[in-house]
Amino acid sequence: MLERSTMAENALTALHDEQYDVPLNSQNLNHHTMVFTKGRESVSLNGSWNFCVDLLDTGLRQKWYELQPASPADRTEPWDYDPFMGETVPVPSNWAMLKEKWYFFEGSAWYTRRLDVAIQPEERYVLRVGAAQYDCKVFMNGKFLGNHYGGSTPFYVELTEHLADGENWLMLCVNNTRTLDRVPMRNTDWFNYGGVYRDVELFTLPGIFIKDMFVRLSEDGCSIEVDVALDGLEGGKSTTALLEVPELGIAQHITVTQEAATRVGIGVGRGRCCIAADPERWSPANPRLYDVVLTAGDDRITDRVGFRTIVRDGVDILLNGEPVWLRGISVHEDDEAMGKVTSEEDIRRRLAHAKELGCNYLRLAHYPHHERVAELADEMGFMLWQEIPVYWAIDFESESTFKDAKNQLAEVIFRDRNRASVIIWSVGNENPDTDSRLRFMRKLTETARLHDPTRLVAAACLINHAKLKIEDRLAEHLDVIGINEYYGWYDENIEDLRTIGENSNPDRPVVISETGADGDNTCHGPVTGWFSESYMAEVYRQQIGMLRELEYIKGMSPWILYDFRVERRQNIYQRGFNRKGLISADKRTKKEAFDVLAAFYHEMKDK
Ligand code: GCB
Repeated sequence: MLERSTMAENALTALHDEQYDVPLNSQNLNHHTMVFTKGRESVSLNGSWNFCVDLLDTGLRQKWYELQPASPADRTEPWDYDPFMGETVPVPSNWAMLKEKWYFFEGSAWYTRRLDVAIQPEERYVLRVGAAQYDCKVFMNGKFLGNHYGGSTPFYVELTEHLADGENWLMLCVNNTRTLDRVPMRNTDWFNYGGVYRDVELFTLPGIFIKDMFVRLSEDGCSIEVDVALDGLEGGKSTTALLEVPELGIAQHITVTQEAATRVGIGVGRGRCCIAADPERWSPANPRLYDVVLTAGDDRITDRVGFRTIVRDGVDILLNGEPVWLRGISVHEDDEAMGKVTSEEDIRRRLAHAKELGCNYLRLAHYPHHERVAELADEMGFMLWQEIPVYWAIDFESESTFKDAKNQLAEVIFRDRNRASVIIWSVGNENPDTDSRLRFMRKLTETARLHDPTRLVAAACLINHAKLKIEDRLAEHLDVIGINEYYGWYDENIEDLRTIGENSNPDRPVVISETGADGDNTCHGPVTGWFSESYMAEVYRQQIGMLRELEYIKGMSPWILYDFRVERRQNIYQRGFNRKGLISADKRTKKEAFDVLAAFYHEMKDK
C-alpha cells in the first residue's frame, strides 16, 4: 500500500481518499496559456516514451510523478510502477491501435520521457502538446505543472521556472474516461481513442515573445486588421511590433501596451491596427495566400494568410460578396491503422478525394481536427466548417461543462483564426431544445463572435418530425442552420424535405450538415437492401434529386468521406465501423455513391 494523500491523516485513510485528483483538475492550461507557434522552430519530443496504463488511477493516488530515477538498490520502499523504465510506446499514438489488450482501455495512462536542456538565462521554454485525449495532467521533475481538458485542441505549458540545466523528466497522465459532464459526454458515434496523438514539441522563446497574432480582412473589405499580443512585458511598459506583408508593401508599426499581469511583474501586452489595403481575394478558385511577418524585439513569427470576406446576407452565404453553394463532404479524423493519429499524407489524401468529388467545402466533424487540415485547405482552396464536440446529450445544466465547451471553442478559434479556409464555427450537433441547452449554446455563439467576428456561426439543429419544420430556438442565434437529415435511411419520406422548407420558411441559409446511408462494400456486404452499396447509392440519387430543387438549401456535407471506427455499431455489416463512408476504411475503395455525388458536384461547379 503506497497510496499517498495530503488530505488523509494516515496511510489507511489514504485508501479512502476519493478526492485524490481534485487539486490536479485545475484546467489551468487553457486558451489563456496558448502561444502562437506557427512559423517557429521547435525541438520535437515525439518518439519513444515510457508508458503504463493505469486503470485504477494508482499513479495519481500514489503520486508516481514524485518518484526520482533510482536503481532498486537505492530505493527506500517498494514501488508499483517505475516511470523511468519498462514498456515504451511511440508518441504520437493512440493506445487502442498499439495492442489488442488496450483496444477498449478507458482510464489513465502515463507517458514519461527524459528531456535534456542546456538552459540559457534569457530564454523561455514552452511545451506544446498538439492533442491528448481527453484530460491531460503535466508533471516535470516531480512537480505538477498543469491540467488540460479537451481531446482535440493544443495546450501549452511554460517550463522556464521548472527546468533544470541538463536532465529533466517530463510526465503526462492522459485519461480518456468518458464522463457525463464533459465535452463530449459518454455517448458518441465515434471511437474513444485515448493517448497523446499529436506532436509534442519544445519551443525556446525570448523573454518577450509574440503570444498571438490575428490577421484578417475587415468586413468592408477595405483594410487589413491585426491584433497582436506579446508576453513578458515588464510592469507598465509599452513597446512596438512590426507587421509586414511584403507583397502588399505593408510595413506597419503597432504599439503594444501592457494589459494584464500573468506572472509577477510580467504581463501580456496587446496592440491593434487597421491598414488600408486591397489584397487579392482568397477563394477556392483562387486560394491566394500572402506571407505575413511579425517582429517584436528578438521575436519573429511568420504565417501565410488569405484575405476574404464571408457573410450571411438574408438566406445566402456570400464569399467576397458573391453567393456561394457549399459542395461539401463531412470527415472524421480516423484511420483504420493509426486511429486519430494523422499525417501530412493522410490529410492530403483526404483533400485530394474531396477535390475528386468536386467539393469546395468540408465539414470537419465533430471536434477540432489537426491544424494542418486548415493550412492545406488554405493552400488547396477549400472552405471549412469546424466544430467542437458539443454533441448529443451534453450536461447543459452544468457550469463546469460549459466552461470546458467554451474553452475548447476558444482554443480552436485562437489556433485557426488566421485560416481563410475556415468560414464556419459550429457550436453543436443534434442537441435537444431545452432552456438550459439554449442558454449554453447561445453563450457559445457569443464566445465565437467575441473571439472572431469575421466568420459565420452554425450548429446542426433540430427538425420537428411531427410538424415537419425546423424547430430549434437556437436557430435565431446562428448565421447558418445545419440540418442532419437521413431520408432513405433513418427517415422515411424524402418529400418531407420540401415540406420542411415550406413550413419553416427559414430567414437564413440552411445547409444539409449530414445525410447518407451505410454501405458495406467488403466481401461481407449484402448485394441489395439495407447496408448494400447499391442501396446506399440509391439513397444518394434520391437525395440529390430532391436537394437540387430546394432553393432554401445552400450547401451540403453528406455523411461521410471514409468509413470510421465506432464502438456502438456491431451488426454483421458494420463490425465496429460506421459504414456511411463514400470510400471504405482502407481509404482507397470507392463505393458506387462516390460517383453519384461526384457527378452532381461537377455539374454544380459549372452553375
Ligand atoms: C448523426 C450524427 C453522426 C452519426 C450519424 C450516423 O446524425 O451527427 O455523428 O455518425 O448521424 O451515422 O448515424
